[in-house]
Amino acid sequence: CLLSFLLFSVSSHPTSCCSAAELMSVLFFHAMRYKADDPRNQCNDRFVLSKGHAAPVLYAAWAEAGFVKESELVNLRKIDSDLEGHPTPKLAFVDVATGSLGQGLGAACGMAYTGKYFDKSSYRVYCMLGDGECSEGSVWEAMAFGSHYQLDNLVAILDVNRLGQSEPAPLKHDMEIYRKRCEAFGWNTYVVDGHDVEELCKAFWQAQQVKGKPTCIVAKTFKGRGLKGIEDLENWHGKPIPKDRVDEILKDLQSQIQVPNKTLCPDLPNEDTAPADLSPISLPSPPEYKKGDKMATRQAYGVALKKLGQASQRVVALDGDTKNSTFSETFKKAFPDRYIECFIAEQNMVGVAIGCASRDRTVAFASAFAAFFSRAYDQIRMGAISQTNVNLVGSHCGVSIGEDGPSQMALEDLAMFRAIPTCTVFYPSDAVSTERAVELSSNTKGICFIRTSRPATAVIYSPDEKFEVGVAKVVRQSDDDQVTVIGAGVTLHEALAAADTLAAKGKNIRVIDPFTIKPLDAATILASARATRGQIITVEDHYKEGGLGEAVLSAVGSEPGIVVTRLAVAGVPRSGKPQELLDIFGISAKYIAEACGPAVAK
Ligand SMILES: Cc1ncc(C[n+]2csc(CCOP(=O)(O)OP(=O)(O)O)c2C)c(N)n1
Ligand SMILES: *[C@@H]1O[C@H](CO)[C@@H](O)[C@H](O)[C@H]1NC(C)=O
Ligand SMILES: *[C@@H]1O[C@H](CO)[C@@H](O)[C@H](O)[C@H]1NC(C)=O
Repeated sequence: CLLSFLLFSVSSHPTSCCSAAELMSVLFFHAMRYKADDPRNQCNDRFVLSKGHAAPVLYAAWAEAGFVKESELVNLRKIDSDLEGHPTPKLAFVDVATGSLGQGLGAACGMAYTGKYFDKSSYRVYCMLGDGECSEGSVWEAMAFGSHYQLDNLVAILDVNRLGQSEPAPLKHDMEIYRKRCEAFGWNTYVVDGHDVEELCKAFWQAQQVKGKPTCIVAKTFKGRGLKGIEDLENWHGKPIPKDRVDEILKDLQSQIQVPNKTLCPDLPNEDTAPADLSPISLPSPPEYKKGDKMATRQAYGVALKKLGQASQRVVALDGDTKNSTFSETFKKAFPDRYIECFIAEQNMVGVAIGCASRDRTVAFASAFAAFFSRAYDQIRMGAISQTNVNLVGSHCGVSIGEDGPSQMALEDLAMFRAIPTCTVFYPSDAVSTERAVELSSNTKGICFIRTSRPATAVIYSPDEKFEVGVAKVVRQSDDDQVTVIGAGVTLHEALAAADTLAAKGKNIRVIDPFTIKPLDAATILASARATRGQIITVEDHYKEGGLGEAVLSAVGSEPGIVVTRLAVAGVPRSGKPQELLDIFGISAKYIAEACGPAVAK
C-alpha cells in the first residue's frame, strides 16, 4: 500500500502525502467501511480530503482499494485524466472538491448532520486537514458547528506535520495547544503519533465508541516522512523530488516496505441508508395569492419553502440567524426537524449546505441576507467545482432595504452569482413568481441563487401563470410602445408605475420581467427591443457592474441598432427611507419615466 503511495507521489505534493501515509492506510483499510467498487454508495462512510493538494495519497488509496487502476496513476494531472491536481467529483470517490483550504470540514459537518439527523444512518464521516490549513477561520466555524450538533459520527484528522507552504505553521509541533483548542471547541480529542499504525487503529476505534461529541485526532507527523534528506525540512512543499535523487529515495523506500501477503480490503458498510429519491418536486397546490395582494418576495419565499417541504421530505433549510428576516422561519415552524440553524457563520453555512446536498441526500435551501453570501464566495465558487445542486436565497437586496444602511444592502450579488459557471440566478418580482422560483430551483441542477427583496410589493401574476428558467414575461405592452424597460424586484414595480404615468400622458412603454437573470431570455428582450425602435432601458437595485444591465448588454451586444440605457446604483449608499433611496440613486418611477424621454402628445 505504502509503495504505491510513495512511488506515485514523487510529483505534485509528495511531502504533504508522505506525512499522511499511515493515517490514510489506517483510515482506508481499518477504520472506514465502504464498498470499494461503488465509492458513491449511499451507505458508505464518507471521506473528505480537506488538504486537497495531497490528492495523490487519496488516488493511491483508491488504487490500493482497487477502484483506480494502478496504471492510471501515472496520468496524474494530465489533460485527459480525471486524476487532477486537486480532487473533484469527476471521481466517484470525491463528494466535494477541495484545494481551497479550510473548506472540507464544513462540508463534512453537513454530511455528518445529514447522516445523523436526516438519514438516521450509521455511515460515518472522516475529514483530513493540514495544520497550516487550521489558520483558516472557516475551520473553526465548522469545529463549533460539529460539537454544537453533537456530531459523534464525525472525525477530523489533523495532520500536524509542522510545515506549511512557505514556512512552518504557527503552532509548529506544539501538540498541547492543538489539544486545548480542539477540546475548547467541544471535541473529544486524541493526540497521537501519526506514524504509529497501532496507535492510530486504537484512536479510530475509540472515536467510534464516543457518544455526543465529534472526535479530533491530532496526529503528530513529519512532512516528507520517509524521504531521506527531505523529511521534516523546509522548502519542500509542492516540489517534485529532483530527478537525480529519485532512484536513491525509491530504493530506500522499497527496502522499508513489508509486502503484505493478502490484498487489503475494507469492511463493508451497514445497509441502512435508502437510495436517494431523485423524483422531481412540485408544489402541492398553486400559489394562493390574488393580483394586487401586497407581499414581500422574502416573505413569499418562506411560504413557498414550507409548501415544498410538504411535498417532499428531502427539502431542508439552513439559515445563519436571520430566519425571521429571510422568512426561512416559516419553514422551520412547520418542519423543525428539517431546519439547521447555522448561526452567524455564513461560510460554514454554505459548506454545510453543500455537504447536506452531496450524494443527493437532501434538497438544501440556505438563506441569509444576500450581502453576506459575499463572505462565502470561495465556498460558492468551490461549490460549482463540486457540482453541487445547493440553493442559496439572499434577501435584503439593494438600497430598497432603507434605514439599515449600506452594510446590509446587497449591491454586488448578481455580479457574484452570474460569474459562477453552474449558477441559475432567479430574481422574482412578486409572490407568485417567487413560489415558482423556489419550486424550479429545487429541480434545477447546479447552484441556484434566488434574490429576494425586503419591501412589500404587489402580486402581478395570477396563480396559474407558468414560469420557466430563462423565459421572461412581458408584463405591459401595446401596439405603439416607444421603449422597452427591463426591471426586476422593486424596480419592476417602479417601471410599471412609470408606465402608468407615461400612459396617462399618451406615451406607451413595454415592461419586461426577466424572471431569471441567468440564463437571460435574450429572444424576448430582442423582440421587444425591435418593436420599440431599438430602445432598451434597464433599471436595477444593484451596482452597474455585473448586474441586470450588463446581462442585457451582453445579450444584445452583437445586434445592430439597439441602444441600452442603464439605470443602476452608483457609489456607496446610505440610510434613508426606501423611496428616498430609490430617488437619490435614480432608479425610481420618476427617473425611469424621465429616461423614457418626453411624452409625445398624439
Ligand atoms: C485558501 C488557500 N490558501 C492558500 C493555498 C495555497 N496552499 C496550498 S497548500 C498550502 C500549505 C498547506 O499547509 P498544511 O495545511 O500544513 O498542509 P501540508 O501540505 O503541510 O500537509 C498553501 C498555503 C490554498 N490552496 N488555499
Ligand atoms: C503470510 O502468510 C503466512 C501463512 O500463510 C503467515 O504465517 C504470515 O504471518 C503472513 N505474513 C504476514 C505479513 O501477514
Ligand atoms: C427576530 O426575532 C427576535 C426574537 O423574537 C426579535 O427580537 C427581532 O426583532 C426579530 N427581528 C426581525 C427583523 O423581525
